[in-house]
Order: sequence, then C-alpha cells, then structure tokens
Amino acid sequence: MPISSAVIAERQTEAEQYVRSVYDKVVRRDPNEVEFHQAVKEILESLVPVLARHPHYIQHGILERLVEPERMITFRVPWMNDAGEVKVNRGFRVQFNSAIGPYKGGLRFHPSVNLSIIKFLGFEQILKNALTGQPIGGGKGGSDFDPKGKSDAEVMRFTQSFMTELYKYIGPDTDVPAGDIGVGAREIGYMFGQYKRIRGGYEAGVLTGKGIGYGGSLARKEATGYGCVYFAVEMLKSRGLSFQDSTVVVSGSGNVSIYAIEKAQQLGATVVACSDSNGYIYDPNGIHLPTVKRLKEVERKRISEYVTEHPGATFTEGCEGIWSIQCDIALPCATQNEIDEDAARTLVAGGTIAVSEGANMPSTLEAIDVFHKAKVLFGPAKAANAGGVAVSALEMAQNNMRLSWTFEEVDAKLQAIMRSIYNESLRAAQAHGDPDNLLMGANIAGFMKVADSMIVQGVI
Ligand code: NDP
Ligand code: 2IT
Repeated sequence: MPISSAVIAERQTEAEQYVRSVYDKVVRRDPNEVEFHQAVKEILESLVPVLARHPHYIQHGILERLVEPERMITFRVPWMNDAGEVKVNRGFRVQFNSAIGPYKGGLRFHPSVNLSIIKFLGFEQILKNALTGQPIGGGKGGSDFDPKGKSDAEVMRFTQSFMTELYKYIGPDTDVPAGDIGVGAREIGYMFGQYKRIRGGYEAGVLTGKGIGYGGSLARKEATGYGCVYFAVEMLKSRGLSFQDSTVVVSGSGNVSIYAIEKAQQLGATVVACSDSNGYIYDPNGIHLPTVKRLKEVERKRISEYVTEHPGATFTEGCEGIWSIQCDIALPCATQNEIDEDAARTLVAGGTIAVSEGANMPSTLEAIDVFHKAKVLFGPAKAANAGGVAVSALEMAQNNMRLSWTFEEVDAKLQAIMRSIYNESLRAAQAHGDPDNLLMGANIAGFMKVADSMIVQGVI
C-alpha cells in the first residue's frame, strides 16, 4: 500500500530529529574533534531520506553504533634519531566497523595527525569500502611523525617501532593497513619487514601497497589517481563531455596527484598546475610529469624546484591560490579542507564543470554546497577516491590465491569498479529524489550495505 504524504512528512521529521540527536551526542562526547564532526555531519544529514523511507534503521540504532568505533588504539612510538636523541610520537589505529569484512584503511604519517583526523578518515572509510563492493570493513591509523627531512634510517627506525606495537592488533583477517599521506612504498616495506620478523611467518595479506616483488599488486600505486579520473570520466559522460582538450588543475604532487595527472594526460587533458604543502606550480604548456615524478617520488624534493628545469613555469608560495587558476576540471588530491567556500566560488566563476575528489574530504561542507548549487559535476571523495582501497582489496585477493594478475587485468577491474560505484551512487541519488547529488547517493548506497549487514549480525 502506498504511504500517505502525511506519513512521509512525519517520518522525515523523525529522521531529521534522530540524525540531529546522534550528531549532537557525537559533538558533546568529543567536543574537540572538529574534522570528525564534519565527516559525521556530511554523512548523517544525507541519510535522512533513506532513514525516512526505512525507519527500521532507526529502530536498530544503526547510526549510534556507526559513529562509535568498535575499537580505538593509541600508543607510544619511541625511536632514536641519527643524532642519538630519543623522540616520542603518538601512534593510532581506529578499528571503526567490521560489519562487511576485516578493518581496512591506510596509515597517515603527518605532524597534523590526531584522533579527530584518524576518526574522520576511518568513518569515511566504512562507506567508501562498502561502495567498492569488496568485503572490507573500515579503519584508519597513523602517527604525528613527520617523515619530511628524515633520513631513510630514521624512517626505518620509526616505522619498526610503530609496527612493534601495531602488529598486535592487525592481521590478514582482522585489520589490513595500507598507505596514505606520508606512507608510501618505503614505509610499507619497512613495516612489512618488521611484522614478518615479529610474527615469524609470511602473511602477505597483512598490508597492502606492498612492492611488486614481495606480494604487491600491479596498478595499486596508480589506482587512486587513475580511479579518481575514471570516476570523473563517468560524470563527464553524463553531459556528453570528456577529458579530451580540457584544462585540469590537480592539487598535491604525491601518490594520488601524480597518477591523476598521468591518467588525465593520457586522456588528452592539459594539466596546468599541481602543488605541495609549500605552494603550487603553474605550467601553461602542461606539467612535465617525468620531472614531477623524479622530484617527488625519487629525490623527495620540493615542487618549487620544478621551475628551475622548466623556465616557462611559475611557482607561487601558499596552497590556496591554486584554485584561482582557470580550469575545466579540478582534482583536489592533497588533503582535507583544501577547497573552502571562497575557493569553490572562484572555481565556479572560472567555469569549472567538474570536481572529482582524490583526497579525503578536500572540500568543506560550504564548498560542496556551492558546487551543488552551481550544478558542477561533483564526485565525492568516498566514491571518487575509492579506487585505491578497491585495488588494495584486489591485492588481498591475489595474496590469498598466491597469484598475480597483470597490470591490464587489475586496471580493467579498477575501471569496472569505478563505473559501478558511479552507477550505484547515481541510482541511489535518483531513488531518493536528488538525482544530481552523488554525495548523497554515495552515502546512501554505502550506508545500506553496511547497515543491512549490521542488522542481521545482531546488536554487537
Ligand atoms: P602523499 O603523501 O603521497 O602526498 C600528499 C600530497 O599532498 C603532497 O604533495 C603533500 O605535500 C600534499 N599535502 C599533504 N598535506 C598537506 C597539507 N596539510 N597542506 C598542503 N598540502 C599537503 O599522500 P597521498 O597522495 O597518498 O594522499 C593524498 C590524499 O589522498 C590524502 O587526502 C589521502 O587521504 C587521500 N587518499 C589516498 C589514497 C592512497 O591510496 N594513497 C587513497 C584514497 C585517498 P608535501 O610533499 O609538501 O608534504
Ligand atoms: O583513504 C584511503 O582509501 C586510503 N588511504 C587507501 C586505503 C587502503 O587500504 O588501500
């Protein structure tokens, strides 16, 4: 029997009240966790339509359970620098939700890392991982250690100390970390070595993002950046558009940025700018990617050095200005809250037609609102950057089967996964009355998979 409009209105009010009460409680309990509040607000508010339509999610207390991590671990990480001084950092692992699989999510090493940042990342990861269609739960970890300016030996001693504590809580069937900001192939290698040494066995599936020679997956390194572009391709297709002959701005110059630039260039775009935490480079002729790769992946230098080799390019100090460069497509791939309301308005005024988020939560809530109102194609992080963790899950699968797929096989699976994430997000957005809102669609599609699994597993 169709539900009357009075009942729908009543349920909508109930759902709004429920969401507000859960959000208020989160803020009351941990008043200082502003990044976590932001992620919770974004997700919970977009779930109102699905809670109104399916009130049993409210009866099962799904949101109260979802916002509370299953387990949070913080620990001391003592290590010695090259000068023989003792340093102490803080380690974190937040095991957020294991309804659909072992906890899965990266480790971030950056001086800004605190519990709020790890919780926001872990919370996002729950729905992101569900969207990939792979059996992986949500988690995140890291440390306030700053790898910048440290020697290889210091990074090794730090990561060994970090793993000496973390190993107790992870394993191929319990929790599988990977990289994130400041954690790449080098750090994963040291951590894998230490884990193997302590455990006394070769558990390849305990970490992903491993080197190709010892259990890594081809195309994992490229997966987040490529996936972010594949997601944008789907969005653009819906308006008969493509990357061909477009102008693209990519923030950051790390793992995600480099491979977003590579794929955008392969698809015929001119990428005119990228950045690091000191500032951004603008090269109207198009960024010369081999230089960026060498500077950032091999030499670990600043992006400002690019202009000494490419005199046609300019370097500007500070990160915010990058969004004032005119572009058709913006790919924020550096860090959270790098696009605020003003930056979003500037992009819209400059004619940007699509934004695909390679980083986690790079746009503030106000910026997202600006994009939606201006009908900019907006690919939300948990959908657009899910390619990385999706290929991590493929790495786990290959480790379990003790075989390796070719680059082309993994890339084809990645493309299929990104298409499917786009289609599922679009379908959910359409079904809940806001067809252009892929953020709402992604949240609802991911949420329903997790919530349905939580319900059948009982109150745990
Ligand atoms: P990297 O450490 O490889 O690169 C990070 C890049 O962003 C660097 O250019 C760095 O500059 C810049 N950056 C970092 N922090 C800041 C800051 N506070 N202000 C300005 N610039 C900053 O990390 P990734 O490329 O792996 O990660 C980038 C983003 O993508 C993050 O949001 C991460 O969570 C997200 N992500 C990563 C995935 C992965 O598979 N690696 C998967 C999904 C999302 P500098 O060199 O100066 O530090
Ligand atoms: O934010 C993310 O999805 C990641 N950093 C990748 C996580 C993973 O487990 O590959």
